[in-house]
Amino acid sequence: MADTSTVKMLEGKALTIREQLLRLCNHVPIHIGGDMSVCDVMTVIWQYAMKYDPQNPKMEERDRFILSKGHAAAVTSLNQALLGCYDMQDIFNEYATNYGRFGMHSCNLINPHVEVSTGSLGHGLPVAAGIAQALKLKGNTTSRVYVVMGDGEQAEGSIWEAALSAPQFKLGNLVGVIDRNRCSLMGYTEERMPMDDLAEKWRAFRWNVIEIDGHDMNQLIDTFDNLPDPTSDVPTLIICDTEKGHGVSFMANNPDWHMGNITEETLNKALAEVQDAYKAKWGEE
Ligand SMILES: Cc1ncc(C[n+]2csc(CCOP(=O)(O)OP(=O)(O)O)c2C)c(N)n1
Repeated sequence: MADTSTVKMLEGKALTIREQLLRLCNHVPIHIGGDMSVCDVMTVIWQYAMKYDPQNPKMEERDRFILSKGHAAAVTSLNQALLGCYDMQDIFNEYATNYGRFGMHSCNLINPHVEVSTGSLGHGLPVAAGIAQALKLKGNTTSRVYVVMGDGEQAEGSIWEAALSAPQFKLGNLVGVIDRNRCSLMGYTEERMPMDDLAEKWRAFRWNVIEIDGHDMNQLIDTFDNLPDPTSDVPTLIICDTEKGHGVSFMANNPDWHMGNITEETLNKALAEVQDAYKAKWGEE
């Protein structure tokens, strides 16, 4: 069980990132729905679990992070800013400009804190598996490779080739996360391309599968605290049950808010909703 001060500290950081996401969404169009759903697990990865030095992004002993659902670049960049990789304001100044380090999809040619450029769905896991195998071959026994995927993304065939091979190569240093928000770009996953029981599918591919509430900080911390050792033989998949657009009533579970821009007036309403929800949660404790 995670201690209450750590839970509160990470919830506070997740609130800051949600607020910044909404402000950024007022500034430029971003993939707000999938940023809000994956926000809590991304906060735990970046602000708690990852071994990463913002001053030395190529440190050999670092954990690697690959955003396979590459359109969630905003929540990644904001997390990195909170960790000290850049100033928060840099993101607002440079996002989606021709000269900037930040965009709808992250690019490692212009941003040293991006391990792998992504955006074309289905590539993150195969690349992550390759990196995990390379780390093992180099004798690295402490680093993990985290890869965050979408549930709509599970329709890409390349994911399943990598899923099949990772247990064969005993990649216990590989940790997959699925943001199971049940929405894709054009509608609900179960209507567009049913995923049914994703846990059963991944278990059949011989992964260590963990299912949690992806908005419950306690469960998230507990899961990352108790990951198998990187030297173990079986890759882990964490399926996070989440809600697209989580925290804002008109965005929640609404595929229309896959991507978008909000007005100043809507921003203020959305901020109030998000802040009130955290106040209510903390007031109950
Ligand atoms: C290969 C490829 N096909 C299509 C797209 C267009 N696309 C961008 S996001 C998206 C939906 C992804 O859904 P999901 O993985 O569930 O992401 P989330 O709902 O969490 O944002 C699609 C189809 C793409 N980026 N790459």
